[in-house]
Amino acid sequence: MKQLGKASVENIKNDLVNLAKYNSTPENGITRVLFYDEELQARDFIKARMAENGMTVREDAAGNIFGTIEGSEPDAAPVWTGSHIDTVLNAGMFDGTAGVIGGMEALRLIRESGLSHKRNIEVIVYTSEEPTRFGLGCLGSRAMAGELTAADMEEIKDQDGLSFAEVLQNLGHDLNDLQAVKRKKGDVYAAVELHIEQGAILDTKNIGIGIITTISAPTDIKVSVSGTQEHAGATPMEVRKDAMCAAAEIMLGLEGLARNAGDYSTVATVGKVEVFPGSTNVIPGRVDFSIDIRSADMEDKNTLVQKLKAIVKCVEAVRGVCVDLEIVTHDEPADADPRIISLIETACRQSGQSYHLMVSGAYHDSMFVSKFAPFGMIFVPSKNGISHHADEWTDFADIAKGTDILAETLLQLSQE
Ligand code: HGY
Ligand code: MN
Ligand code: MN
Repeated sequence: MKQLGKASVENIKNDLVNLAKYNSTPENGITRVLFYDEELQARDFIKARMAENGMTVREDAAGNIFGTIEGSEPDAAPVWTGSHIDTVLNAGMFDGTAGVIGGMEALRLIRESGLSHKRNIEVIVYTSEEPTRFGLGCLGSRAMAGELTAADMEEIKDQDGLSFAEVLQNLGHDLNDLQAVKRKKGDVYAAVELHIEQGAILDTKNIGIGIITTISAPTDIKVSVSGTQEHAGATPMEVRKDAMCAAAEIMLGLEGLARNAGDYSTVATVGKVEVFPGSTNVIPGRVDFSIDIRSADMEDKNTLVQKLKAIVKCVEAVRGVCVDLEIVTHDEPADADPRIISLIETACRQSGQSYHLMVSGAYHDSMFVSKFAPFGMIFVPSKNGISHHADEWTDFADIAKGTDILAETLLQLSQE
């Protein structure tokens, strides 16, 4: 009797270790910035591995890569899995890649099982899940959801002033084909993404699988504080308009709002600060910094943003500085599909796998896929919850267990 085989830990380990070689910071973690050489080489490596695994391979005008195994009704809406291979700076080797490599292995298991399935099943490498190069995450899945137009692509630029559109065109993509990137409800039957947890819940509880109920969504804000650049020694304290102190007050106000927010999932981070002119003996005239707010509760996030604006107004009035807030994105949290959640639960129970229903603090491409398809997410444990760090670690055997659950879920959905 035909049945699904078990995921190969060896395959998963080899692919992840080989993928990790495409890295621009071998001295400190893994860095693969969208469409830089290392990421382009990594894309070629994945495409080759997809082809070796019997998949047809294609890339759309936004750079999303698709590896497909055909079903008996290839025109039926397909079932999707996949994640990303681009990284934050000095990252670990599992964020995103576990879902791409695990997805490829799941499709191999399904194809080699000989079990029939109606729908095509596709494993996708979504373009630029991380905001590393263009300051905005999920570019490929955002474009699929129709929330990143050609005009938006012209507007978002990297640190060298190159727009996302220019970079795509330099790679031979035609932005006139962006219409084909977009998906509407019904175009995709279901999507299930495998990902590392990036937090410590599963590891602490010694549970093998996380099943996501909701993906917390980001609100990214660019803040620019303008004060008066003056001499650090000759300027009395009472006349200063110190942009750095004003920025610090806003940052600590933000932290207080997040610590006292209504929903536990509401968090806030300042990850990037630029001080001008940046001399030790000059009172900063300008400070630019990033704000990254997350929440699974949109109302709670809206409340926090309103209160933040009130703090900014107060700091402007008291310190005589001027603060510009640019809301880069204000995304909605995404709820996983209850039916897909129960399919994953059933797969866990049938294989005797412990599991835990949970919110994802990190965002993922599934957040945008949810705008046109029902989705589910499967988490595997992160050692000590470390992620976005060179020490990020997930056991290959844990990824294999997650892959087994993923393969079972994808097969079920593709047979409906
Ligand atoms: O930041 C995130 O949540 C994701 O890793 N891009
Ligand atoms: Mn990440
Ligand atoms: Mn990720």
